[in-house]
Formats: sequence, structure tokens, C-alpha cells
Amino acid sequence: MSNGPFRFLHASDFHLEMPPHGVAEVPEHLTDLFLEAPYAAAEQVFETALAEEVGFVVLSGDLLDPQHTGPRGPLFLVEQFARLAERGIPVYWAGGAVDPPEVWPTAIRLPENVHRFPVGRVESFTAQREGSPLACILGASRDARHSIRAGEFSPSPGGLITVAAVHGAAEPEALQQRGLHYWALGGRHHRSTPLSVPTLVHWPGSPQGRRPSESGMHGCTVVHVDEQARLRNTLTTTDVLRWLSERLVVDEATSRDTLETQLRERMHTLRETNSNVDLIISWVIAGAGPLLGKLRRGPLAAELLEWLRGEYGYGSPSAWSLAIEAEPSLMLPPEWFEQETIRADFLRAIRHYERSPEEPLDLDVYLPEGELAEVIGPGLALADPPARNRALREAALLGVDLLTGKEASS
Ligand SMILES: [Mn+2]
Repeated sequence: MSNGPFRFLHASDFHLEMPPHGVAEVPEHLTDLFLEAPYAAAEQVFETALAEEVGFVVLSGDLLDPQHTGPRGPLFLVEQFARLAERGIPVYWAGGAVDPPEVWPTAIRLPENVHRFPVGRVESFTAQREGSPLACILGASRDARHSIRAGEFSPSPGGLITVAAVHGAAEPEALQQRGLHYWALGGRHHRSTPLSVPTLVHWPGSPQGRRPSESGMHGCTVVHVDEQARLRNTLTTTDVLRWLSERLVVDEATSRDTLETQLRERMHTLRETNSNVDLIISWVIAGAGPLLGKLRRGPLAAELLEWLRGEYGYGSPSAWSLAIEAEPSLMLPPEWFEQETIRADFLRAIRHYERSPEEPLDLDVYLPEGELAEVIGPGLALADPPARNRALREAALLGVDLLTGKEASS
């Protein structure tokens, strides 16, 4: 049974307390944008709910940490909730890691249309439209155990569309077995839909990417319910600042001019496919040839970066190039490992460390006391296998660059 067609909106992880970060320096003309981005993106979520005339809004946690936003965060949410209240749109909010119900400041009253789920216990609400039930919304705020207990969620006995709102990790298959229509999940900053039939299991991700690794479009989800109780989820982008990671491939014949043309063409494509949003772009140049060596060492990378920034970084919207670097890839001729050369000794040593992950790199001995922590981050980040492998790859490339004579510059 369905009272469709209708739409509802699902969003999570506003993290109003957390501006974008992970960048060495923010250019001055973008600082306001960085600081305001979480609020601007969250506001777009509420704009979407109003524009789509949704029946209700489901929020799956991590909206804000009021201790870090100060009063601005709760006051902002109250204002947005009130806009929904004016249009008769109820809100169902399951708390996550930073926004359990008890951290909400008692002096700030939530509007009547906002329903919060208790911690560690499933509660059920029925969303109404013009006096008749539209959907059943189950939910719980995250408790200390952190995992979703799927068994505590059951479909509405009346056959009403049933939505579960909860923050955390779970096996999608275990959720699907419960026979609900939709799992409105929170706690991931990337959008994902691990299952869609017969149950939609969905993380909408954060409405705003926070760091270079949170690349691509960010937004909220509008769920369309038809007369046959079939659900379809669509993305509405809300981010005001979008992180992109772009890769270009060069070869032996690529000149600096050709690379500039490639960069310019890609930039135009990006501008067309990401209209009305400021872009923060990390460029990686892959492939082979002398240009890559020049990008790794020498002024070329800095010159290209300055050119890209000057050409595209100050427009409105802006496309700011964060970095341009050669991809660390190791496609070396096998004989380089076998020769009687210093380069081969060096490469064999690197290979030995790659094949013996249990063997510590002991880089400390090469650095003045205390400097290592600053260089590679606290907690000796090289203990983590991807970081260790990356460091070894970088070391190999640098060694190859320095130990290979000019005649063999490939
Ligand atoms: Mn989160």
C-alpha cells in the first residue's frame, strides 16, 4: 500500500562545526567561502525540501556539534526548521556521533515540527498528509555501541511505507532482510546506495565536501515514492565548494605547450559540468616522458600552478588549482633492478622494504632529532601500510631521477 505519489528528503552529516580543511593555505578571496560552506550547503538542503514540496524530512545524524558551533549552529537549524514548519513539513532527526539529543542547548527550543529519536531505543512516528498517514518513520539516535541493531526495526503492520533513520555502520544485506522500504543512514561523508531493490539502503553523504579526499558532487537526496510503493532516490547538489581530483596523461612527446592545452581543455570541461559552484582542483599528471621528471623537480609545477591560478582561480565562480604533481608510478624496466649500478642497489633496497612490510623503515636515524614527527605527522604515520608504500614509491622515483644519467631520461 502506498499513499503515493509523494517525495521526502533525506540528508545527514551537515557538520556545521567543521569548515573545509586539509589545505596548506586558503587563498584570501576564498576564505569566506570556506568558513561559510557548511552553513550555505545546509541551507540548500532546506531550500530543496521547500522547492520539492516534500512530505517530510529525515535527518540521519551529525548535523552539528553545538559545543563547537556555539549558539550560531542551533539557531541556524531552528530557523531552517521553522521555515519547514510554516509549510507543514515535519522533520525526523536521529542523532549521530556529534549530535545526540542531550547536547542540544536547553535554552534553545526546537519547533514543534521536529521529532528527535531517543538514544539506543527505536521510536516510531507517522507522518501525515492532510490528515491521512503518509509513512511510518522509525529511528534511534546512536548509542555507545555505535552499531545499528537491524533486528529492532520492523515494517509498519499496516503496510505503510516504512523508513528507518539511523546513524552508523551496518551490513546492507542485514538491513534489507528487515523488509522496510528505506534505510535513511548517516555517518558517511560520501554518498552511496549499496542496495536499491527491494529495499533502498542509502547514505546521502555530507551536503558539503570537507577536504581534497571528499571529491565530487555533494548534496542531499530526494526520494520519490510512486503509487505502487516503489522508491527512487535522486541527488540534488547543495555544495558551494567542490573538490575535484583531475588526472591527465602525458607521453614522451608531450611538450609543455601541449600540457597547457590539455589543462585548459579540461578546465573548460570542468567549468561546464560544474556550473555555479567554486572548484578546488588537485591535478595529477601521469604517464611517461621527460615532462614528468621536470614536474617532479624544478620550477615547472610551480609555474603551471601559478598560470592556472591566474587564468581560472579568480573568476566567479572560481576554479582554484590546489596543486599539480606528477603521479608516483613505478613502471621501471626490469633490468634496472639487476644491473651492477648504484641505481640498481638502491632499487633493490626499496623492493626489499616493499616485500617486507614488517621491517621498520627506521627513518629517524637520517633526521635531526624531533623532526620526523613534523615531517610525516604524529603517531609515525608510516606504520600505516598505504602511507609506507607511498613513501617507498616516492623514494624510488626520486632515487631514479637522481641516479639516472641524462642519456636515459625516460
Ligand atoms: Mn559524520
